[in-house]
Amino acid sequence: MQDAITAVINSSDVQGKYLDSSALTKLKGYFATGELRVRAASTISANAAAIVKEAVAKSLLYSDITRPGGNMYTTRRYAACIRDLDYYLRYATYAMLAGDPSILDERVLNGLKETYNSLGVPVGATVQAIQSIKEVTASLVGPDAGKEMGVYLDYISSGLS
Ligand SMILES: CCC1=C(C)/C(=C/C2=NC(=C\c3[nH]c(/C=C4\NC(=O)[C@H](C)[C@H]4CC)c(C)c3CCC(=O)O)/C(CCC(=O)O)=C2C)NC1=O
Repeated sequence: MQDAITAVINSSDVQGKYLDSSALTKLKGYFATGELRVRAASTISANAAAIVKEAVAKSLLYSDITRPGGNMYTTRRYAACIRDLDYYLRYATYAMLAGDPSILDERVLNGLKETYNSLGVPVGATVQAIQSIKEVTASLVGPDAGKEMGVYLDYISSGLS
């Protein structure tokens, strides 16, 4: 896993240089938003279950997906779906704290699409639920932190699509 600091240092190191001004600007931006990121992570962790619940209510409940024949039908599959959404929120929060998406590639997206396809888990509906998580989270943490979380929730959405 990488973070905003190691990303900038690694790319300078590859070139055998000190940090140039664009690298320094990136770092400044990251440090300036540190407090915001930590506060958002704390709010999200205190409300994670409620965020997922509300996002599911907005996007998936009362649709064909939760009825017989739908992929969320049966308690086992419903619970698997909620668990997946919990993963997405938690890993997006890690990535937001790190300021870097690499943890998502390594621990979430690696092989996920293939798994979903082989189990018949609908990707479109999953992306909709992730987009609802994005909205619910933004309404809770405010627009700036919400935008930052959005970067990583979108990253998961595009990785799945
Ligand atoms: C931390 C990284 C990680 C991820 C991301 C992960 C995802 C993941 N989701 C799975 C299943 C599943 N995922 C879903 C999810 C859904 N079905 C829907 O209709 C909804 C749209 C959607 C929820 C938004 C369902 C229903 C299953 C069970 C499918 C089945 O067994 O038939 C499976 C297959 C194994 C299992 O059932 O546990 C994996 C590996 N596992 C991991 O370790």
